[in-house]
Amino acid sequence: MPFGQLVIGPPGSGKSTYCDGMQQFMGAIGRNCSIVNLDPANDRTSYEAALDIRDLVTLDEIMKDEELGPNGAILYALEELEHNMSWLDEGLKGLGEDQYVIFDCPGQVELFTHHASLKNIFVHLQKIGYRLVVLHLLDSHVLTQPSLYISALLVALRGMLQMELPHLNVFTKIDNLASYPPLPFGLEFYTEVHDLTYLLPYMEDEQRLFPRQPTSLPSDTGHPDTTKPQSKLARLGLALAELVTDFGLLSFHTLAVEDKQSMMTLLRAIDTAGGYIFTGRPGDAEASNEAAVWQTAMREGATMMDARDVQERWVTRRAEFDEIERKGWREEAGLPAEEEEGGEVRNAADLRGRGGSQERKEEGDMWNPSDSGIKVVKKHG
Ligand SMILES: Nc1nc2c(ncn2[C@@H]2O[C@H](COP(=O)(O)OP(=O)(O)OP(=O)(O)O)[C@@H](O)[C@H]2O)c(=O)[nH]1
Ligand SMILES: [Mg+2]
Repeated sequence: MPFGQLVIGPPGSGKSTYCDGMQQFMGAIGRNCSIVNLDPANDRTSYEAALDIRDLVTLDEIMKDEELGPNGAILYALEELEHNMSWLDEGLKGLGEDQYVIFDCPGQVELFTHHASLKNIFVHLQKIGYRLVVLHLLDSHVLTQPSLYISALLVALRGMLQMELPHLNVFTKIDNLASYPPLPFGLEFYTEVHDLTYLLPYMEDEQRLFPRQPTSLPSDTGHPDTTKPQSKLARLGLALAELVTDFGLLSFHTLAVEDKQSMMTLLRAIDTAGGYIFTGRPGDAEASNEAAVWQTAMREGATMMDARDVQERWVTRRAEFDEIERKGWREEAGLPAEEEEGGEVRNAADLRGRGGSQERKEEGDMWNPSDSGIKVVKKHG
């Protein structure tokens, strides 16, 4: 039975980078994995797609022939695919029975909130036997403002209701957290979607960017007086927050795509949601051996990170953890410790460029493709 991940999320949320990173990660644990690009606007991807919608339709053609703009052309392209499912079916068959497939989807919000094509494609994939999990990626930058956060909650909830599939919401680029102004609450508040009325004073603050208005301050108990939001923005935010929490469906995972622990934690959640059990590849002793290592790691749960661990890793004790990682990379690359003083070694790519690269690739370890554009680990930042 083929399994797959459907990677959706707004433009720039990290979908293609995730697909690339997850494929590398799965390669490292001996799991066969292919990426299918369903985004006709993905001009250049750092992964090699096993199947690419751009072989079926191109945006340029559609824009010219149908006289559409880029956004309309993406919707049209998905409709075109919906009417040519045999192309997808044949391509997927060619990948083999035991392939795990990651689908890189377009980022237009309409496609996972109300336009029917993407959903119809997902339903079709289920019909031909795929066990799917939707992964909805949202840039963790949305945590920096209550209005952005509430909008992200709405989009995530709408996506869940539209797709009706096992579904995980993920805040991506969590390694960027330390570069944002400090958040008023711990990360867990945002990932578990705790009592959102606590955001009220911060919603009022957002309004202060505009001509100042009277605000309702938290009551003596420290809990905001939600009966009196003053600004229109805060009133709207509060109403939406109540709506979202009434559904009680939302929670979020986190991801820093270069961080193995983060990927491992997420993959475990995806496997659980999709009912996937990895047993290695028949007749491939090496892969089965790696599968056993993976399963042991999963069972022990030693490397699983919850929101508090993530906050500690990427915010509270980031410098300390970066230092430990840097030492590890140095040891792997067989470099003497004193080079550190010169500040020459800044990140994994630096070390890998000094002979670590090939070794790590052969081990099937994750590495940062030089053209991925990711600058995740800034050791001396
Ligand atoms: N710091 C950091 N940057 C990331 C991470 N994941 C992705 N990025 C960066 O985010 C930017 C957008 O990533 P993409 O993978 O192109 O995003 P996308 O969702 O595929 O974008 P569209 O195809 O335009 O919808 C790139 O510059 C990535 O390098 C991450 O975990 N950490
Ligand atoms: Mg992309």
